[in-house]
Amino acid sequence: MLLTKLSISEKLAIKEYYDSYGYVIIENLLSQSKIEEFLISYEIVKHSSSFVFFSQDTHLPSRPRLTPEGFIENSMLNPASLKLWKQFSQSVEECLVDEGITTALSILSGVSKHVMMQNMFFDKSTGTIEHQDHYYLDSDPPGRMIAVWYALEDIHKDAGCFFVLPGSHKGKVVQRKSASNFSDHDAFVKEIAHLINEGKYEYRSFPLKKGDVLFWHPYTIHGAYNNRDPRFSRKSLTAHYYPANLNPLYAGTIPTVRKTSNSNISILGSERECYVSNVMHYVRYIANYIRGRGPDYDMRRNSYE
Ligand SMILES: O=C(O)CCC(=O)C(=O)O
Ligand SMILES: [Fe+2]
Repeated sequence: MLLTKLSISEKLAIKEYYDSYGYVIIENLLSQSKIEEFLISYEIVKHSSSFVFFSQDTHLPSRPRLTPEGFIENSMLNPASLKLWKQFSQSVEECLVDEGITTALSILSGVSKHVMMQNMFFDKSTGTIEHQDHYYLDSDPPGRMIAVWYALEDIHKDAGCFFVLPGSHKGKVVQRKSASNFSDHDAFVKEIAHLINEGKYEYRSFPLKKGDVLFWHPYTIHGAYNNRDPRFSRKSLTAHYYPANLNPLYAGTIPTVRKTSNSNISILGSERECYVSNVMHYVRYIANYIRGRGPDYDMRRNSYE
């Protein structure tokens, strides 16, 4: 399959492609040296016995569990906020506030300043269910958030690639019933499966090259395949940004933001809130261990098969 990749200089084509298909790939956008910095700091936390992170796929505080090949099994939610692990969280942040990213975001949104709402890191593919990000988070007014997927290595086709369903952003959008919880998550997963059947969308998957970056719309249906060959990881970051002149959807009050080394990007959550949430991962990890408590909801394909 031929993948259309654009270069950052092709401004008009980038915007047109994104508007038509609900996603666009910009090649070689993320600085290779920032990726190297990240990979060095990742090796340290991966082997640390005291490292606890919030797992994005199971929605539980977790310690690194490695595959025999040495890849972390779970994906991380908000690695850039793990302030107790300074070198690691800083190296994540530097990737996510890269100048190239701000240039691309402003081509797509038409404004120069953005706020990052959340971020994730994947080592082994966790196999993510088909979904629209809008159900979880978006801008207010909705539809203006931009989601971004960063390839941190050359991704093998059997690594459990990220995929999108081109054009699905122009179809129906599924809302969650309550702003404060995800109690209708199972119904959401079923409704998305129904939309895919009805719309007969194509699945387009992405064995991208290290440094390639993919942008997608909050209504675009997307997910990731299960790993098909344990020798291959798919080291990648994702992050979600909204134009700074808007607000985040579902947030009761206007949240605090922190500055970054790029004056065009700030991040939701103050420094202090990051430290508190990082400490809380440890508290919850221990409490869950004692109570045997399970997740609120689950993003893994395996859990729905
Ligand atoms: O990379 C993945 O498996 C899923 C990422 C995703 O859905 C997101 O960042 O919104
Ligand atoms: Fe998503």
